[in-house]
Amino acid sequence: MNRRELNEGWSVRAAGGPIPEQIAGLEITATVPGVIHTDLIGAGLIPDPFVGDNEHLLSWIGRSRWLYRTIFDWSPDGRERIDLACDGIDTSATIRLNGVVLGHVANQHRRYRFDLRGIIHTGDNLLEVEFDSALEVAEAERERLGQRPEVYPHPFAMIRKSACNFGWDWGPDIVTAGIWRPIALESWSGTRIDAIRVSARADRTATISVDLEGEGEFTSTLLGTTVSGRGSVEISAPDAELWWPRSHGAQPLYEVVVETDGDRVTQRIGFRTVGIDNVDGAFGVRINGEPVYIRGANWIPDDPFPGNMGRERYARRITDATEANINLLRVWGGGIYESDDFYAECDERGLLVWQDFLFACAAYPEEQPLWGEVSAEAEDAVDRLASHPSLIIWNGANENIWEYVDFGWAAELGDLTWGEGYYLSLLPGIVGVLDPDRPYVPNSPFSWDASRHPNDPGDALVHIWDVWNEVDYTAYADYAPRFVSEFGFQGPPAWSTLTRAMKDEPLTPDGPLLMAHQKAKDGQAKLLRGLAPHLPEPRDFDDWHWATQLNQARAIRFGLRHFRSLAPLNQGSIVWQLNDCWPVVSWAAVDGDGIRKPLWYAMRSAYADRVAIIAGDEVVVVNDAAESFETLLRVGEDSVNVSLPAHSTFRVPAPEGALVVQGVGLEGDVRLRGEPVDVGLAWPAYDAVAQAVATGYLVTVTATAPTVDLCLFPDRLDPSARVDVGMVSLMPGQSATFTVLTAAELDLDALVSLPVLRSANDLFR
Ligand code: BMA
Repeated sequence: MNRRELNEGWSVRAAGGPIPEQIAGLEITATVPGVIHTDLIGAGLIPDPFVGDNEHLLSWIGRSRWLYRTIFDWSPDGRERIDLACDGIDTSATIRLNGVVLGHVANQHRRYRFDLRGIIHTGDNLLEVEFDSALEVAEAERERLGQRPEVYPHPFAMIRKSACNFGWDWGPDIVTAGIWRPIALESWSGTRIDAIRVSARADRTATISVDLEGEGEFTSTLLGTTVSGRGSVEISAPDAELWWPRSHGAQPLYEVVVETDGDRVTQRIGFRTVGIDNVDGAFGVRINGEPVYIRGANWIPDDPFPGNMGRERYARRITDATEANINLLRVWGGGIYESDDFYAECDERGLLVWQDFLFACAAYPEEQPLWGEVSAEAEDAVDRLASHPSLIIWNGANENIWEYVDFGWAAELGDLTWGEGYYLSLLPGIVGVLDPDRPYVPNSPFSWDASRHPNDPGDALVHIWDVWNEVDYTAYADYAPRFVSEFGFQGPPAWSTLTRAMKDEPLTPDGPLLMAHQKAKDGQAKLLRGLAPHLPEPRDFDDWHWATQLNQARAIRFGLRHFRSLAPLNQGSIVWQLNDCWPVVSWAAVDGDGIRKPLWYAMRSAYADRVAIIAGDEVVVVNDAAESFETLLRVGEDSVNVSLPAHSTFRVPAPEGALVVQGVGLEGDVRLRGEPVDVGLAWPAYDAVAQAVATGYLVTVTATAPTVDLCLFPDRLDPSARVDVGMVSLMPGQSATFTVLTAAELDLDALVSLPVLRSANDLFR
């Protein structure tokens, strides 16, 4: 097989719709893979959609039709067959070669292949991809099939396209169109390898399933053993080392080579067995038979324009996860099946992946052609991803069964379909046939026991959203959840991100441009309501920014510590959400410019391998490292020797009242006499000095009074500056050093002053 990418010589022009006069008739250079927005930005025809209120000014793009075309030269290479292989078309389009329609496509989440024999010719060939407005296609489908419940205005459930592309409570309404993944000519003879699915297990056996186009057989080679056949073959590899999540061991990867008379494909695999304990309401991940406490985060598409992603960007964002001690990312169902780079990075780094099928927060019609599209898309996703050892579970959808029950869908739907057939029949059927060794759960949240509420915290998966929406975050402590697959709390993005994109004058929490980047219902009011029981009312915008970021971090830290203290009853949590895709006030730990918010530092500490948690009348010491652990634990005035095997917990009584728990090699905990707003915090509380070093600056802070949740914000002085620690609490006499990485020259005084160096204490100044 020979593959030739067709990424050269593309242009695009508007083909209809509400096109502004200055753009109508223009033919501009297009980038493939890419989408129309980045082409228009590249041509200087539109401003940055993520700045100010531009998102709304640009909504015409999603209501327009676009024609992409390129001319490529071709001559036969002696192979019998020639195909056009499309890895991703976004979304509804007609594809033509030399004026002949190859097909009409309607699903962003599928790969397509067209036989070009008799249509392609020697010399120049004209390839055209003409896009409909996905929004208008979805609206027409809604007309035809009937309105169904969904959480946002656009009918995103009526078309197989990333749901959040139509706007979400953290994301812009930016309806894209374009050839979003590679497109290529593939010529071949004999037998083509269409898909390889490898299940390699802890007993060192592997099942290699290969789908072929053509009459031949395949051979597959793994660790020196070669087996041939059609369909599936078994290989054993007694010398293989096991693949582990990063919290448990190493990630040895091996290559499987599959060959036919005309094709050859290499796949990287790892040997591990996945299981989910589900006895008595548990949701416990087991890898190679060992329980794995999940320290997770939810992942959304990192950029509304996927062409901006790439291996390096994925690697950076995944480092944000691994450095926060995260061992699992959940790829959420309103986004996309991520690119191969994402899963390859996770394989290499031992980051577990939970993959949702792409359904979120809506009733989805089960009529044709959608049923057929979902079936084709799910088979395609399983074919592409099944060999990745990091991928440990498929999930049918985000919140749809829960919303059916709690939002009164039944009455609204009448006899309309809503997606149940996908989650309970189609998808588990596909996984059962194509990927039988990998667990499947119908929805998140979900209860194994069908007679229980789908969001029952005592059975399997729960999403905790009454905190943030309705009640104070201390209510996390009222839960004894088996597994929290979503919970989150909002905070603004970094100062430099906010002020780059939201230039209200003056800056206020309800400024119109800031509000254009706050998509949550009553978001700004919920931020203040969530703050009031804990921290003083902000006196100005700087304080608002710091206090709400701080409260976000404290809320999630409180929740994570509580859930972890319940192990092994609780088997994990997945914070909503790791990342952002643009500058926005959101639940994210890392903002749209890639800056780590205070929440990120709080998560890293609550997710540390070894933590001591003050939980009511107990101190719970958790050792979730792969090695045993001994330390002298200081509980207030007392000391106790603790010795913990790998992956175990240990409990000692906690005295009442204010308490500091510390030990060498673990993340400690501090309990004040009460909430800061009630008991007050000393100010001033520390001495700080800054010093220039080769790579930037060191800022050393020494407490003179108990200092709570110190953070340093060097992005205030240089947007590209980064800092290594945050959310540090110090007792009098203790010091902490912040290392600032920057190439810029920063003012030493500014580095040790408000608003760059902050603590909860200064809110009481
Ligand atoms: C959960 C998620 C998302 C949403 C988040 C915050 O329901 O599944 O739909 O962004 O809550 O509201």
